[in-house]
Amino acid sequence: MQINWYPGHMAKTRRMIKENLKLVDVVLEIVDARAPKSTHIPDIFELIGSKKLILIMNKADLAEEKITDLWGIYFAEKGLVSVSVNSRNKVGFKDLDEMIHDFSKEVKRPLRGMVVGVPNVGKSSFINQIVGKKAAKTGNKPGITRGKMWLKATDKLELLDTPGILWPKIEQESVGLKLAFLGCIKEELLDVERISLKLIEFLVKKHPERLAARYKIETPQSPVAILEQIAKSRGFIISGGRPDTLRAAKTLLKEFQDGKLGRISLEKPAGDEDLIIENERMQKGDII
Ligand SMILES: Nc1nc2c(ncn2[C@@H]2O[C@H](COP(=O)(O)OP(=O)(O)OP(=O)(O)O)[C@@H](O)[C@H]2O)c(=O)[nH]1
Ligand SMILES: [Mg+2]
Repeated sequence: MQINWYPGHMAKTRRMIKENLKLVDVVLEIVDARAPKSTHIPDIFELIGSKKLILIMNKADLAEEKITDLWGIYFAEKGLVSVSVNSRNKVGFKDLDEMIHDFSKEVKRPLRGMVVGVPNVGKSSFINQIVGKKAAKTGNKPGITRGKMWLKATDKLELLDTPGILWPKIEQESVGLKLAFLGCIKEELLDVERISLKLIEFLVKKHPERLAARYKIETPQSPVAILEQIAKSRGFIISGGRPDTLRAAKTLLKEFQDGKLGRISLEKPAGDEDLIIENERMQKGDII
């Protein structure tokens, strides 16, 4: 099936980011703290040139704290300034305030920051926390923000919200899977059942007890059997008494994304050993 994987609006957003760079003093790149590398825009420096960058590891409340700390060290070693925040409950913003304060000393007018990142990582929620009200539209699916939007945070800070961007080709399957697990890719573009089976594989390996407790699963079982069990334990049955595995797959992904299975990081700075994924190269035009 041919999928319109790289829709025109993403290319348009990249152009818009480039055009607006001259207006801003700093770029704030939002990543998901559960997979800071896989949700990081790979060619960010090509996109933003020599502009200053602050990396914001958002949704830190859903990631494993120790691993997020390791990421902070990893980025510092690479010369990247990073902070971890929770934009749902305004945690971690003090460090950021200080950073922004330092930056703002260098400019006479209010400091202008552009907020960029892949879809659904919490760019608009982050801005709303700084602005102190629900100024930018948010939602738990990718593609909520449609165009650019300037928001006045304080007398000293103005922020530009931008729509989420992805890149035309995701080379590594593990990166594509993590983006899918975290809700960064539109559900309509995904083989949801296949993605959920991969997530089950990961959870069986790393957090079997959480899977068992939440969905009343007796392990060991194959991922397919577990998905069927999830459907049964939730009463998702289709005609003929068969388990509705598509509905179970959607439910599992949603609950994972919302942190219902607890705090779970998907990658560590040391490598991708957390994910049991054969690293086959993806085919052109193929999505996950
Ligand atoms: N638990 C938790 N949820 C968050 C956090 N930040 C954002 N969310 C949730 O993540 C979802 C996506 O948030 P948005 O702010 O719309 O994300 P976005 O990056 O602006 O998304 P697009 O505009 O679609 O690219 C929403 O359901 C938010 O409530 C956070 O720090 N912790
Ligand atoms: Mg948004």
